[in-house]
Amino acid sequence: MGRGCFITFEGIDGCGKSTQIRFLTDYLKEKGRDHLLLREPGGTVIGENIRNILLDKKNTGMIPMTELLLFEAARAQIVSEVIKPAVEEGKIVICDRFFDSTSAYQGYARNMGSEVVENLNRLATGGFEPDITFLLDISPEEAFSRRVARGEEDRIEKLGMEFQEKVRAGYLELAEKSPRIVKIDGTMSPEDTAEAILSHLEGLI
Ligand code: Z5A
Repeated sequence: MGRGCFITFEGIDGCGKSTQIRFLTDYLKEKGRDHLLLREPGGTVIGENIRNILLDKKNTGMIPMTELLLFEAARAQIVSEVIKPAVEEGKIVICDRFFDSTSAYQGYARNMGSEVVENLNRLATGGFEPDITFLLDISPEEAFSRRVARGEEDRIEKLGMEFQEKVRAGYLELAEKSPRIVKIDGTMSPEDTAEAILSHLEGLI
């Protein structure tokens, strides 16, 4: 069997990634296509443990460098243990967030520098990249009203509107630079958004 395909979803908190991933996996199930759904940080036993540390509201003392290295540690594990072998086996792998999140959140919004983050991303993945990345773009205000409707926030979500604005600007800059990243208007209805995403996947899945 030939190489599979690696698809990632990105955007600010509450942009609708989980919703769109559900649409896509339903579509793949209907077509009988072998696929694997993962999330970052997480997706492995070690990665899920790292996720708990990263999102725990009690960890108020975590310095930005610790945060960055924990995200990269979880990533090194999931790429080597799960993503790369699955894609090489011919599977379609869908991941809720990947290294563009680190570029946008830690590189841009936390101001840790895009070059440092890009180098760490490369180190953690060994150069392995998604075939296509969907950036669901919505304003922090719209995302906030969706999140309020949903309830409690985690450690990173608690950082506020200004932080989300910086994350969004980071993502938009990344999308300008990389043809791999497809920007999708996340304010459309869930159904229209799903249709727009599928139209970019023709020939890939
Ligand atoms: N993070 C980082 O800083 N660096 C990194 O390298 C990585 C991650 C990998 C992970 O949290 C956190 O880690 C995240 C970034 C940081 N920051 N935070 N917080 P997570 O994975 O638990 O959470 P998330 O990624 O932010 O996802 P989310 O908050 O669950 O949101 P979502 O998946 O994008 O959205 P959703 O659940 O599909 O939709 C949100 C709500 O809006 C929901 O009620 C939907 O029914 C509704 N919705 C969805 N689509 C629509 C449309 N089209 N119209 C109207 N309403 C909609």
